[in-house]
Amino acid sequence: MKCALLLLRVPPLLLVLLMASTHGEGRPNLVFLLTDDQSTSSMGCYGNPEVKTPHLDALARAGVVFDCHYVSTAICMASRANIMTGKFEFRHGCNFEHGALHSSHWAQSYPVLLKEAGYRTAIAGKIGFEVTTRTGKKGVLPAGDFDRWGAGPGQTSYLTARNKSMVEYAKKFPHSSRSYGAFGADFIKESAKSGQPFCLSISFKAPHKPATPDPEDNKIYAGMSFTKPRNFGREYGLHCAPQSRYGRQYERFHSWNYSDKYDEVMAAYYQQVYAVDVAVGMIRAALRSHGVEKNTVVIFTSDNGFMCGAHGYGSKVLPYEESSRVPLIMYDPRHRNSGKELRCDALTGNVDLMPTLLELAAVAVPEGIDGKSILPLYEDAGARIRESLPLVNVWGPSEVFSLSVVTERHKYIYWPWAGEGFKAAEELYDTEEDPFELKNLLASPEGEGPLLVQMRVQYDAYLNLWRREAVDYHNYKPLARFFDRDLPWPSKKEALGGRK
Ligand SMILES: [Ca+2]
Repeated sequence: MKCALLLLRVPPLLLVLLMASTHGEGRPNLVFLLTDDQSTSSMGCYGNPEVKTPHLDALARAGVVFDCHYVSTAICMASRANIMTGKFEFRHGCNFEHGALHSSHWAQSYPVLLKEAGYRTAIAGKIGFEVTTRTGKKGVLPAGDFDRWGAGPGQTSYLTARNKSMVEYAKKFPHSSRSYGAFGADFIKESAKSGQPFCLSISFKAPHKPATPDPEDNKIYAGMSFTKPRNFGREYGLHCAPQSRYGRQYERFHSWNYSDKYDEVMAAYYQQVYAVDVAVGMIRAALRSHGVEKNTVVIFTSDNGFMCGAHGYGSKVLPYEESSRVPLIMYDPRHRNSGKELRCDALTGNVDLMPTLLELAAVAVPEGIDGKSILPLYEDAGARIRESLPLVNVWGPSEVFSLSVVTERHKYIYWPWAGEGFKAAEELYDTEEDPFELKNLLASPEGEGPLLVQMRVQYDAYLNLWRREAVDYHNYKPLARFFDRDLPWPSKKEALGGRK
């Protein structure tokens, strides 16, 4: 609304000049690439010399790499809803075990708003949630809200032939990752002819479990061994709150073979990322060959990270860096800062991508969202758009529910569970000095200084937002009491509504 009002006050000629200077040839095309469960450590451009991600690294060199980008919820369904709506989980109310995305939120999502503004839209892959007009777990896929649809229900399949909307690509690209590259290339070709601006969203299934690399790439990491991170293994998780060990992330350190077959497991993981990288190359090649490269903004990110054995955990969900901090690359070929290999260490969140896409398209950003456009950071990597971001987990066993706050430099984690021999727990990290989160500053009494007070103040501010703005369904409103640091355990337990 603010954007629209601002534009109305600007004389038309000046507006044209402004648009020309800030938006190049008018409204840009948008390509939004999302992977599933991809850690920053799986990419060359994030400092891993042992992996091969040439196309992603080229995209990183062309654009700006964001080094402090977090997902506000580190699990597929909620994170995807965060990204599309620009809202925190308690405000959109969509996650596994809670329910589908309500249509009122979907109506304000970036794909719908861009289509309404005249964009040609397409999505392929794992959209990750359904939309419903009522509260509840089941909904429908919003296939009719896109000009081209290559997405599917649930987790989708690595076998292209099993993805109903993608079968036409199955013969040439039997593994789904490259099929999405081909889908993207086709959509770019059609859109370039149409003359309409377009928004292509690709949601890769890779590198989500079950590990199913494309056999096409079997030679890439054959026989290789990989360096383990400094916080790898159970011995580096002893300081983590006991609550963190009650989810399936704990047993997966062993059952997913990080503990005994690290090289093989990581080779399969990186091989899956490699096929995504190939598909990114296919999409960028199509942008060039159809003459739209110079007016197409490309964004690449992941819906959550992956622990890969850090602190002795597998999977995601936990508030630690490997799970909640994810890659983010943006490339705007029209901008003078492109091609300078810039990196930005300002704090950004997955909720910030929706207003970014809308602002790029000069579409008014709706009120009542939590995200903030990252465009000021592309303009000036030294700028800042937010002081902090909440990290939410209300999925899995209640013991593992946590609410955290990250700033550019620190992370505060609160674990409310205090049943059966537990005490509510807090963790505080200096993620700049200690990026592997090896030292909980609260382990010694000196840690309980002004920093803890400051972080608790930010935590309480997000809890107040939760109380005020949470949806009044899917049990989000009562959960604000569960995360209230001042309430006694029986009242917190009551807020869980009888769930374990
Ligand atoms: Ca995921």
